[in-house]
Amino acid sequence: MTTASPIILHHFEKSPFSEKVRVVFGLKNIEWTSVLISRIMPRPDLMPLTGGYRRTPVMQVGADIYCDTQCIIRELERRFPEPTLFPNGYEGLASATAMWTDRSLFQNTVNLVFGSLADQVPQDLIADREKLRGAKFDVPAMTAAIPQMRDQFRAHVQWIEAQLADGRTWMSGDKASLCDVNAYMNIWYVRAHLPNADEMLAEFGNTRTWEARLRAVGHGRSSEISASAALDIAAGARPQTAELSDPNDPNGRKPGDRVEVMPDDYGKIKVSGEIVALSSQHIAIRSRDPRSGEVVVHFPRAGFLVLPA
Ligand SMILES: N[C@@H](CCC(=O)N[C@@H](CS)C(=O)NCC(=O)O)C(=O)O
Repeated sequence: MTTASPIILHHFEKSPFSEKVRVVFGLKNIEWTSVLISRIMPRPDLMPLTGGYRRTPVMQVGADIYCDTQCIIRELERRFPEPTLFPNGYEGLASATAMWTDRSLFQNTVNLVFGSLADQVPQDLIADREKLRGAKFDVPAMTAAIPQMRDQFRAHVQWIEAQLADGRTWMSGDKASLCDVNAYMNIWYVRAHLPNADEMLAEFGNTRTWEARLRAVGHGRSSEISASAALDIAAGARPQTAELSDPNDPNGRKPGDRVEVMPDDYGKIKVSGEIVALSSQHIAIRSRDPRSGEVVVHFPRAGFLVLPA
């Protein structure tokens, strides 16, 4: 399937959340355009697109912008339904795994990675992540907690191992699903940063075979453009998101309402705009910037707050 505007991913190589999306590109053999962004702020050519949302990755299709991997992957599934990320009736459970893999398990792997890197963590990254979290990014405390983090990591990985114990190829059966992509992100992250990853995974033979299978999936077909070229693409496009109401919205929100949207965990920057479309799983708001023109910025609902503006 081809689309008029390219599928653009704003990401950086070492970003585990970006790796989730790159693996989905691989599983669906999608052609995409890569914009490599800095690992820390500022990102002057990206902020006009997101209305200020600052987490990585962000997907752009013309003047439609998708924030958070939940939202990005949902949109990729809509645009490229085959092969599905929800085989064997796994849509609900596979989507819900993000609340495990992206929060509890990810906090565990973040602690392990930064605690192990210890004084190799650059000062500018620490300062940036303190701003992101609104709290001290306490690397020495993470280093001190490594024994507990190892215990917890082991428990999490054992769940993956248990899911593969009957010799199945993927966590939800004979076809890869979002369960695999979500869980793999954390294994990839540990592997990418920790020289003792082999030792940490040694007892989990099925997980190691599954990890190698996921690595072999690759990242689809990509070419690269600059962040300013991506901004020009948005400026030259019109948002394509159609208006959509949700008669069951528990707060009676509707297209045209002005709201502010932000994550409920970290990077709590409010993005404001008028609602264009909403459902139980997404909200899209219209935002304007002199450099990008009008854009529609999409967010997931789980893990996000929608506040009246
Ligand atoms: N729930 C978000 C989490 C994204 C996230 O935390 N990404 C990390 C990088 S892997 C991040 O934003 N770090 C700070 C930054 O890049 O500004 C998602 O699924 O996209």
